[in-house]
Amino acid sequence: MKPEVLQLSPILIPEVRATLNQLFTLHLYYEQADKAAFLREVGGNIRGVITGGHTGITQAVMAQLPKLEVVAVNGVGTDAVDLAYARDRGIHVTATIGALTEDVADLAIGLLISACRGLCTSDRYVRAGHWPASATPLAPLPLARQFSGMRIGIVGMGRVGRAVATRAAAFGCPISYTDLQAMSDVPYTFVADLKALARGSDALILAAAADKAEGLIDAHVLAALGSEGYLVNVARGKLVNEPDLVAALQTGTIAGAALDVFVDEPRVPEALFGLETVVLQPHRASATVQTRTRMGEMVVASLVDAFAGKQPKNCVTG
Ligand code: 8YV
Repeated sequence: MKPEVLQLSPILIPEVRATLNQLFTLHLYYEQADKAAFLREVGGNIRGVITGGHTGITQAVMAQLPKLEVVAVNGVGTDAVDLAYARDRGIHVTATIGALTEDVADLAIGLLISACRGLCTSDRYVRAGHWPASATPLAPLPLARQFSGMRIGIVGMGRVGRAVATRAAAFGCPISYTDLQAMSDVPYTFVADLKALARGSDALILAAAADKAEGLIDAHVLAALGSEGYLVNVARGKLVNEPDLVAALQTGTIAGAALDVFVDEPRVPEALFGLETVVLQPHRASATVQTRTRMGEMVVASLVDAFAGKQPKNCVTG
C-alpha cells in the first residue's frame, strides 16, 4: 500500500505532481471546502504532510494525524510549523534549504530597483497611453532614485542575506547588516542596533527568519530609515508592523516599499493599492520553474527517506 500524504498547499510542477502521485496516495486538503470533516475522514491514515513555508501546519492539525512521521515544507521558512510539538512527537520536519536562495535574492534586488526607479508606475503610464499626452495625472513622471551605490542595510545575514549582498555589491552598493551577532566570514559592516542600521541605510532589505522577530520593523525603525529610504521584504510579512508601514508610506515617513510578503496572505492592506511608491508581489520570490522543480524534488526525497525509516536530509527537527 502506498503511504498516505496530506497536501496542505499545491505543487505547481507537473513532473513533481506525477512522481508524488506515483509514490503516494495524495489527499488534497487545500481543495476541500469542509476541511474539518476531511481530516476526520482521512486523518487516521496520514503518514506524511506536504505544506508551504507560509502555510506551515498547526499543532491542532498535527494532533489529528496520529500516524504522522514527516512534514515536508516546500519552502525554507519553518516559522509556521510548531517545531517543538513535532520534536516531542518524533515527527521529522524538513525544508528545501538552499534551493531558493538565488531566486529570493534576485527578486529582492529586482523589487528594490522597481521601487526606486518607479518601474511599475512607468509601465502603467505607458499602458494607459499617457506618454504621448502631456496633461495627465501621471505626467510628467517624477525623476527616479538611482539604485547603483545606494547604501544597503540587510536584516538577516543568512543564505538569502548573503546572496542579496553579493548582488548589491556588484552594483557598487556599500553593505551593512544586522543579525544576532557579527559574522567573521562576511566582508560587510555589522551594525548591532536595527535603528542605527536603518538610519545609515538608503534601503533596508529584510531576509531574516521570522521565528522570533515579529513586528521587528516598526514606526521607530521606519522613522530612522527616513523620507529618502526604501523597505524591501522578501522574508515574512510578520517581521513588519503592517499598520506602522502603511502609515509611514501614507505620510511620506519613508520614500517607498517593495513587498513580496504580508502578515495575512493573501490579504494585502487596501491602503497600499493607491500608493505609487509601493511595489507589490503575491509571494512569488521562489516561483520559477527551475527553483520550484528543485524544491519539489527535495519534498519527494524527504517523504521517501522518512517512509523508509531514514533521517531525511534538510531535517530541522534534528
Ligand atoms: C515558498 C516561502 O515559495 O520558502 C519559504 O519559506 O515562504 C516561499 O518562498 C513557499 O513556501 C512555496 O510554497
